[in-house]
Order: sequence, then structure tokens, then C-alpha cells
Amino acid sequence: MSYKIGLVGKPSVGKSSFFNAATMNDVPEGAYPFTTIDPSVGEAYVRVDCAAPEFDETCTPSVGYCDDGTRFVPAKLVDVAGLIPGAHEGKGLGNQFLTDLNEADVLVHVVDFSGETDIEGEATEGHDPREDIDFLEDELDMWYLDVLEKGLERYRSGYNGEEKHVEEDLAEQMSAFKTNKDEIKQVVLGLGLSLDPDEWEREDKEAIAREIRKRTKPMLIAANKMDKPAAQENFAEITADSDYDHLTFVPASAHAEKALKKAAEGGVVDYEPGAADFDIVGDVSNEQEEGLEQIREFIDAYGGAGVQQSLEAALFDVMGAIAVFPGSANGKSDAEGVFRDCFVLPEGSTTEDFAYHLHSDIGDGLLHGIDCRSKRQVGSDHELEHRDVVEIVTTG
Ligand SMILES: Nc1nc2c(ncn2[C@@H]2O[C@H](COP(=O)(O)OP(=O)(O)OP(=O)(O)O)[C@@H](O)[C@H]2O)c(=O)[nH]1
Ligand SMILES: [Mg+2]
Repeated sequence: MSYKIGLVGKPSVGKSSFFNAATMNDVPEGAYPFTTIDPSVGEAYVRVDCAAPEFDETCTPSVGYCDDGTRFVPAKLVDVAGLIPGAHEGKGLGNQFLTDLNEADVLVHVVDFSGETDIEGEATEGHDPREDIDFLEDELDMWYLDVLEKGLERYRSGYNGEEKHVEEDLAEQMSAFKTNKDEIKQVVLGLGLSLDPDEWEREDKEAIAREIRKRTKPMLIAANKMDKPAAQENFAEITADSDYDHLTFVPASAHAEKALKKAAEGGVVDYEPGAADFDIVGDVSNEQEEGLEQIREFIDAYGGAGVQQSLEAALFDVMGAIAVFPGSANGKSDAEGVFRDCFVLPEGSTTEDFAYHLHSDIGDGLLHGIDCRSKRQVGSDHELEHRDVVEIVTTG
């Protein structure tokens, strides 16, 4: 199982360009709204510092790859159509297509920071990206509200007489969002509401939808098109605006990332995805060199092209996920290789969660874990940390 990251945003912000840069796919990109209609799913990677060098080992990854001590762990990326204000009333392509994001664990909201596209994705000048940030959450909430309303219909259509629990019907209807009846009950009670939906006003339902959306779709903002000066100005202004302090922004240029990866494929540069620098190793024309030097200046100033950084911040910062390596405390490698796996687990995962992630039999037979760095025993309820290397000891 790998994590799923969804790309959202109004049309023409560069979702598909970001998707192509991250996954090296070739889905259509265009400077007009609704270039994308059907969704695409591709394989992207998140970087994790490999633990193998600390143990004087060379890893042999079973999935993804390792480049000079940097592990590239697969994560699924989903590109969908653009969303515009009023989508829940059918504007643009509506919001039905968002069901393609049902199973996304986290969203990256791609925003055109250059201000050169209006709220519907048409070319303009001087548009304030703050408007885009504000409307998108509302549209996502309306999508959740639609599904919540269907859950209420389900609740009301049940037979009379039978004891009904609204959280069960809502959980059933919203199960694709990876929520459950306990969480829904917690949300409803947490808002000071009763579990009788006949007492809910429209704004109560909206509040419930918003809270479930926030919990099940944490979100990060990728400030795209940062290769343009106007975007850099907006970025400085908006990241200094205290109204937006609660959000995580990552400056990005899908164009820069794609150009560098293409140049690397063509043997022109030596570039590791996400790095803040590269070397020119092939023959380049003056024009090409000039373009590359501009990109160099940009990634040097912002610490990278931002595509990798967005995906990693979404998983590891916004969601709080951790990467864990199965290891061997006495340094023995198994026949198939060493440091083959690096698993991404939810925030707060324990030794026991890790054991069950490996296999249900391993979870059932768990005695304890061993932290391979300190060689200390760790209990089954011990909370693991990012980049821990753990051996699981079982009865088997
Ligand atoms: N300067 C610059 N332009 C970009 C960047 N990323 C995308 N663009 C341009 O923005 C336009 C829209 O790009 P798309 O990737 O098609 O945008 P989208 O969000 O997928 O659009 P829809 O599919 O219509 O929702 C294209 O002309 C891209 O070349 C970037 O990082 N920098
Ligand atoms: Mg697109």
C-alpha cells in the first residue's frame, strides 16, 4: 500500500504540469481552462534519507530506488480537472469528478501565484491568489456536504421502528473518505450538536462536512509558477499575511522541475529530483545554458524546484506520516538483500502497528521490537519515529 496524494485547484494553475514533472508522465497541459477532463494516476516519489549508509550497507530497494544515500519511496499522485467557484451548483465541470480524490490521503492545492489567471483559469493580470486559496476549501466542503446529505437520506429511508444511529449511516456513505462512525460521532458532539439530525440546521451540516473534510483531507499549498517575478512578489506578500499563518506553503515551479528532469534524462545535466543544484555535464547551446542558469538561480534561492518538496511536506509535515525501515539488529541481511523496504506509516504508529503493516501473522506473533541503532528492545506500544530502523521479534 502506498500513500495517495491528490492535486486540486482551479483550471490552468499547472496541476497537470506538476503531475508530469513529478511522475514523468505526459498528460496534456494547456493555457486554457479544462485541459484535463479525465483523471490520471501516476507514480511519484518522496525522498527519505536512506538508513543503510549508517550501517555500512548498500541498500537494495524492492520498490522505488536509491540515489547516493537518498531513497525515493513511491507515492501515488492523482491529477483531476479544475474546480471553479460554484462547482457544487454545476459550474464548470461540477464537483462530481472529485470522487476520483475520495481515497487521497492528503491534498496538494496547486495555486497560480503569478496572478496571471483569473478565478476560472482564464488569462488575466494582477489576480490575487488569496481568492483562490479561500474559495477552494469552500468547494471541497460543499462536496463533502453533498455526500453527507446522501447519508442523511439513507438514514431517513431506513425502516421505522428499528433503532437508528445517524453516525452509522453517515459513516457508510462517507466510508470512501476513510472516516468511520466513531470519528463522525466525535465531530458531531465536538461541535456541540446532538445525534438527532432533525435538529441540525443547514449551517450545522456545513460545519460537520467541513470538520470531516479537514480531518480526512489535510492540505498543503504549492505556490506554482514561482519562476515568474510576479509570483515571487505575491509569495513574499502572502506568506507574510497573518491571515494565512495556519497554512503550509511550498514555493514551486513545475516548469523548472520538468526542464531539469528532461535535461537529466538527455544526459545534459546531473540532477537529483528535488535538489537545490545541478551540474551541466553534456554539450549545451548558449541558449540552453542561459535557460539552465536561470533555473539554477531560482532553485538556489528557493531551495529546490518545489515539486518534490510539496509532496514530502504533504506526507511528512502536514499528515505527519513517518518512514520506517525494517532492519536486523545483529547486522545479518536476509538472502534477498538488505534495507529492501522503507514503509510510510501514519502518524503515531507503534511497534505493533508496524508489525501488522508487515503481515498480520507478524502482528499476531509480536514479542517486541529492537531499535537497530541503539540495539535496545522497544515495547509493542512504543511510538516510532521518522527513519527508525526496527527489527520485529516474534514467537514464530
Ligand atoms: N511559468 C510557468 N508556467 C506554468 C508552470 N506550470 C504550468 N504552467 C503553465 O500553465 C498552463 C496551465 O498548465 P496545466 O498543467 O495544463 O494546468 P492545469 O491546472 O492542469 O489546468 P486544467 O487541466 O485546465 O485544470 C500551461 O500553459 C503551463 O505551461 C510553471 O511552473 N511556470
Ligand atoms: Mg490539467
